[in-house]
Amino acid sequence: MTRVAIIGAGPSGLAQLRAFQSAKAAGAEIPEIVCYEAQANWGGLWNYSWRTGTDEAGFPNHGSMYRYLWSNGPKEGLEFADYSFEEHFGKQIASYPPRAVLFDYIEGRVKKAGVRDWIRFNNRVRDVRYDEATGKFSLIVRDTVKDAETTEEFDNVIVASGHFSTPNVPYYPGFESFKGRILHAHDFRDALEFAGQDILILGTSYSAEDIGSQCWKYGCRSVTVAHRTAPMGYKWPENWAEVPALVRVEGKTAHFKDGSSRDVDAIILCTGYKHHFPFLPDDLRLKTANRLATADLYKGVVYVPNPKLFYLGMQDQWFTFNMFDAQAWWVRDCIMGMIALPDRATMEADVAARVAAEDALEDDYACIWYQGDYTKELIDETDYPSFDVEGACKAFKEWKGHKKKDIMKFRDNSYKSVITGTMAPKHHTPWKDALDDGLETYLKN
Ligand code: FAD
Ligand code: NA7
Repeated sequence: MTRVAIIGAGPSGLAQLRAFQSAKAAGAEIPEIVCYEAQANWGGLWNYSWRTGTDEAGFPNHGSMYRYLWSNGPKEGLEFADYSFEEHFGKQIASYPPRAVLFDYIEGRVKKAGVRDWIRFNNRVRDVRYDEATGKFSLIVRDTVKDAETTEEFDNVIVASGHFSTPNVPYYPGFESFKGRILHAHDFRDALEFAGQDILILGTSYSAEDIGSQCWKYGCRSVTVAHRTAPMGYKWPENWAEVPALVRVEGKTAHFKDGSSRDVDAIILCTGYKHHFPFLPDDLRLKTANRLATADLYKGVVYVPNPKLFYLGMQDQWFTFNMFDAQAWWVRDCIMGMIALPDRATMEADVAARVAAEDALEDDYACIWYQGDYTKELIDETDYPSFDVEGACKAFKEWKGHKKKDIMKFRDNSYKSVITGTMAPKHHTPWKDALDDGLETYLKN
């Protein structure tokens, strides 16, 4: 029997489990599936960890999410086509759920599917080797509770280990003698730590915008954001400033490229993450920038140098859960022989064409449609329930408009579900006044 290993039980790995389970439920004979998950529970980044630094077993902590995190895009852009929010919660809910609410939703689908037994928790994949002679992969895995190692063979491996956990940490002169705290977004946990403080943020993407907003919401004294390329350009509150790139730090004083300076209490590096696969040898390891068209992945999932190996969710993400589903259903059909792979040259040409198409995109809106079209392309080739991808792109477009209008109020808006057609209710409390991010409070609508 074909044996398939899935590395990681976050949203991507869980999508893969649900894809195989749905084929089984429809009467198909599926391969034997083993999913290895390093953490004690499923959900990936959505499984909140208060830890920073190392985990219980001494390995780098995976968690990058923080308290009070609410979805940074509308839930109408990520809803599972086979499991709506209404099915899970028994009613339609507001559009920007906090982490605990989204965790509950992700978990609801896989509980219903009954796939928990396919996962080996506290099992960290340490090494993967491919044997040309046998055509099989060996996985060396450490059970961190039993403190014991196993080696097993598989016909296919699906890497779903995420790529927002290994921080990209730049150095600026003076960091070593800065008289305050320097941390990366990966280690940010609670905005209350910065109440009353002047904070400096480096970076201009999601983490910079949201961690700055959290600190503002929970009472920091001021937010200064230094940009390397261009400012975010939103209409920020009065105690928020965007300044040119950081040049150096002296004591508590940060000096910027235009000659200006400010005293700050803490520096938060919202400088992105690295694709990092310490468990993969050179011949199997994906090396790509964080972009929509990843290097070396045919159809965004098949590793061209060894097409028995697959990667899920390795793109930069506008679409998330529904794109992981589209990928997982496609990979399932590829492994089960329903989709045939072309020769290497054709796969390479596919990758090159995707890269060129992305390079030609003019703005964020075009990027959203590009990833929407990609998601639709994969869905059209499997039995994943089709949904109105265009409608999801439109929700993203509205979302961007709402952010431009008022960055501290965009989460107070509602959108229409592309799965059930229902309009989300307006949330009971404006985001800036809602200090409790618990599930019960959020669902009180
Ligand atoms: P992950 O969620 O990272 O899961 C990977 C899993 O693999 C983890 O459980 C990990 O323990 C496991 N793993 C890793 N290495 C090994 C190993 N060697 N052996 C065994 N198991 C291993 N997306 C949204 O849609 N909306 C949001 O609001 C949003 N906010 C975000 C906020 C932050 C701070 C971050 C960092 C990301 C956010 N995202 C958001 C994007 C996020 O990437 C996806 O939502 C999603 O979590 C990606 O799922 P994944 O399964 O690919 O990766
Ligand atoms: P991103 O989206 O990869 O953005 C990284 C940011 O960091 C980006 O603005 C970069 O600026 C900036 N950056 C990178 N290196 C540096 C250095 N050396 N100095 C200054 N600025 C730098 O990461 P995020 O963490 O925001 O988002 C990742 C995920 O987490 C995302 O999916 C969210 O949902 C949550 P640049 O524009 O390149 O100059």
